[in-house]
Amino acid sequence: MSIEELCKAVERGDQEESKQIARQLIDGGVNPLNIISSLTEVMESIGDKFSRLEIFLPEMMMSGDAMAGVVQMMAPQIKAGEAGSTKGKVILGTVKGDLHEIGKNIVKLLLESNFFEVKDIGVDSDPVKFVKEAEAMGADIIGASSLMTTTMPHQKEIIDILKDQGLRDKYKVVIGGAPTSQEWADEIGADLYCPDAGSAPKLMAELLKIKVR
Ligand code: B12
Repeated sequence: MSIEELCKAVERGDQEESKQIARQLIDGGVNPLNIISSLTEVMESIGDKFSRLEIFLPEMMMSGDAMAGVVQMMAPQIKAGEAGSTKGKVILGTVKGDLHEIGKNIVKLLLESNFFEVKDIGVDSDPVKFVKEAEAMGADIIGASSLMTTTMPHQKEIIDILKDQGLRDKYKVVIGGAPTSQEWADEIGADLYCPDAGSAPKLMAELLKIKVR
């Protein structure tokens, strides 16, 4: 079984087969992060096919579910690490109007496996909620995911609310999600843009000036 076969199974939206192949790959020593990165490419191509009307919502949904199933199956492998003290506290969510959660969930897994404490506030989260939850947690970082050009402005709203409430210097704001970019982060004044979940623990630790294993 190969990663290519896994990609095809996810593209077909075959949840059971996807999980089975992924299990075999993991047992054979393949790094879960390589699997995630290949499947992220598959999702990009699924999205492109969806925008060209070559596939429709049910197919995109099935592929999304297949990838989510694989990530869930691999979670214990990714999380396996010795216990350590918290490197930083993170409020993590997907912004208002946006229900995409696969990327956010991967970010959560990788942060937790690198000794960050994460409170996941879920999808469709109001900007005010990000700030309230950060205050309640005593968070160091607010992480906001957006997968749609139409919901990206809500990342900016979080920063605007922090400024309005005189809290901007209290938190580092980190953004991510396929349509976001360094340019967008600069434009809205975010502290960090992460292109993928793999880089997030290291970049976020650097942001807090903490060394990650
Ligand atoms: C799967 C999927 C769905 C699934 C979501 C399932 C789920 N439970 O999440 C379903 C079928 C439900 C769905 C619905 C819709 N979708 Co959709 N979807 C996708 C698809 C194909 C893949 C997204 C994904 O999971 N990728 C895999 C993950 C791993 O990648 P990622 O999210 O980018 O995350 C990585 C990094 O970006 C980063 N990251 C992400 N967030 C964060 C946050 C922080 C803090 C950090 C540090 C890092 C980080 O780390 C992750 C891992 O490396 C994308 C295509 C694409 N190019 O992304 C379209 C896409 C996002 N969807 C799109 C659309 C249009 C929709 C719908 C409006 C369709 C409809 N007509 O109903 C609805 C919207 C629903 C809503 N209100 O949100 C468009 C958005 C276009 C736009 N406006 O920008 C896209 C781009 C497809 C397209 N090309 O047309 N979708």
